[in-house]
Amino acid sequence: MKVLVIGGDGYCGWATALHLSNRGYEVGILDNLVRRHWDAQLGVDTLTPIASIHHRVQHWQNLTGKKIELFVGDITDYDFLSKALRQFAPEAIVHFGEQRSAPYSMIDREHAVLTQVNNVVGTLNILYAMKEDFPDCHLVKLGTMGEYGTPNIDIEEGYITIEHNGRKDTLPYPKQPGSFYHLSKVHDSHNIHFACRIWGLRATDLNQGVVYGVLTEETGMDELLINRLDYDGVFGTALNRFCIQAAIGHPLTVYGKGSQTRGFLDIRDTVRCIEISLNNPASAGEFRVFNQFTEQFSILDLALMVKKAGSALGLNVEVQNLANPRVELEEHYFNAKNTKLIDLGLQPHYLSESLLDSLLNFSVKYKQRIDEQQILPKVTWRK
Ligand code: NAD
Ligand code: USQ
Repeated sequence: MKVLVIGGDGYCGWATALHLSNRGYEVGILDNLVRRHWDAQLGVDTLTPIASIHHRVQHWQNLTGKKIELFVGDITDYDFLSKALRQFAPEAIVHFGEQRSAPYSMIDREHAVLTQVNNVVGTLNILYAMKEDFPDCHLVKLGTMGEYGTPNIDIEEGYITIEHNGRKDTLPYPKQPGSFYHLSKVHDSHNIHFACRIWGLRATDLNQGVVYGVLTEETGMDELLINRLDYDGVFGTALNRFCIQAAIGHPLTVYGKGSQTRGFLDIRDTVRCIEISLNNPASAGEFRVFNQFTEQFSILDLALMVKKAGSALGLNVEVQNLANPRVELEEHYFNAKNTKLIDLGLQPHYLSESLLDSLLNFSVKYKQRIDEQQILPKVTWRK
C-alpha cells in the first residue's frame, strides 16, 4: 500500500513512517518542517539531537534499503499539495501535519489564529485534493481525545445514541474542548464528516490520547534515526516531561491538584494503531472514529509513578503542585471507551516500571541538553 505520511518529520509521524516502511508499505513523507521553526522561535529544542529530515531519510535507506520519498512543503498551499499527491499517488494518507500544542495556541490571538488556519485549512485542502484526484484514498486523520473534554457521562467512540422526546438517533458525540488547539481538531472532524457525507470520501478520525515514550523498534535502530522528545512548557507533554524533570532533579510540575484524568498511550501503540487503521479501511462515505488510547491516569498518579521509579534508580524526585496555568476541571468524571482498535487486534503496551526506567535512563543520557529555563509553564489561559 502506498501511504503518504503528512507531518512525517514530527514525533508521531517519524515513528509511524519508519514503522510502515519497515513493514513493506511504500511510504512518502510530506512536511514543511515548520515545527523545527516554531521551536527555534520559542528558543526551545527537543531533548534528543534529531537529524535533518533529508539526512534521516537517507540514513534509513542506507541502513535498510527502503526508500522513503520526501515532499517538503506546506499543506495550506493547495498547488503544492495537489502536485505532491499527483506525483506520489497515495492509496492512503496519514495526516499528522498540524500545530499540536494547546499552550502554543493559547499564547495570544496570533497563535490561536495561526493554529486554526494551519490546521483547519490544511485538512480542508487535503479533503479537496482527495475529492479531485483520489476519491477512493483512505484518510487516517489524527484527532484528539481532548475534543470531548470532560463530560459527566461516559465518552463513546465518536457517536452517541440519544433518545429525545420519544425519538432516537445516533449523533456525533458532543464536544467541549479545552483550548483553541483542541477546538481546531473539532472543526477538522466536522469538515471531514461533511466531506464523507457529500463526496463519499472514506476517513478514520483517531482521537488520540497523550502519547509517551520515545523508542520504537525502528527509531531505536540507530542514533541518526532518533525521534524528538519534547520537554519544554509549550510542546512537552505530561509523562515525557515528568521523566525528563526527574532526570535533572527538577520537581515534577503537576498543575493544580493533579486529579485531571486523561487517556494515554505508548508511542509503540501509536504506530500500531495507524497500521491497524490502514489495514481495515473505512468504507466509502464512512466517517469512522476510534478513541486511540490504552489507559487512563490522573496527572498526580503519573507523577507518583515517576517518583517511585526514579527513587528506585537513585534519583531525587519531588512532586510540586503548581498553580494551574490552564482553565480545566481538576475534579471530574472520566470514563472513555476504547474498544474499537483493540477489537481490530491492538495489543497494548501498558505503562510499566520497565518503560519508566528506560525513559528515565534515556532522559539521564541526554540531560546535558536540557535548558532548565524552559521547564516551568509560561503560557496561561487566564490572560
Ligand atoms: P509534531 O509537532 O511533533 O509533528 C507535527 C508535524 O507536522 C511537524 O513535523 C510539522 O512540521 C508538520 N506540520 C505542521 N503543519 C504543517 C503544514 N501546514 N504543512 C506540512 N507539515 C506541517 O506533533 P506530534 O506530537 O507528532 O503530533 C502529530 C499529530 O498527532 C498532531 O495532529 C497532534 O495533534 C496529534 N496528537 C499528538 C499527541 C501527542 O501526545 N504528541 C496526542 C494526540 C494527538
Ligand atoms: N499537565 C501538568 N503538568 C505538566 C504538563 C501537563 O499537570 O507539566 C496537565 C495539564 O494541565 C493537562 C494534562 O496534564 O491537564 C495533559 O496536558 P499535556 O500538555 O500533556 O497534553 P495536552 O495539552 O492535552 O496535549 C497533548 C498533545 C496534543 C494532544 C493531546 C491529547 O500536545 O497534541 O492532542 O495531548 S489529549 O490530552 O487526550 O487531548
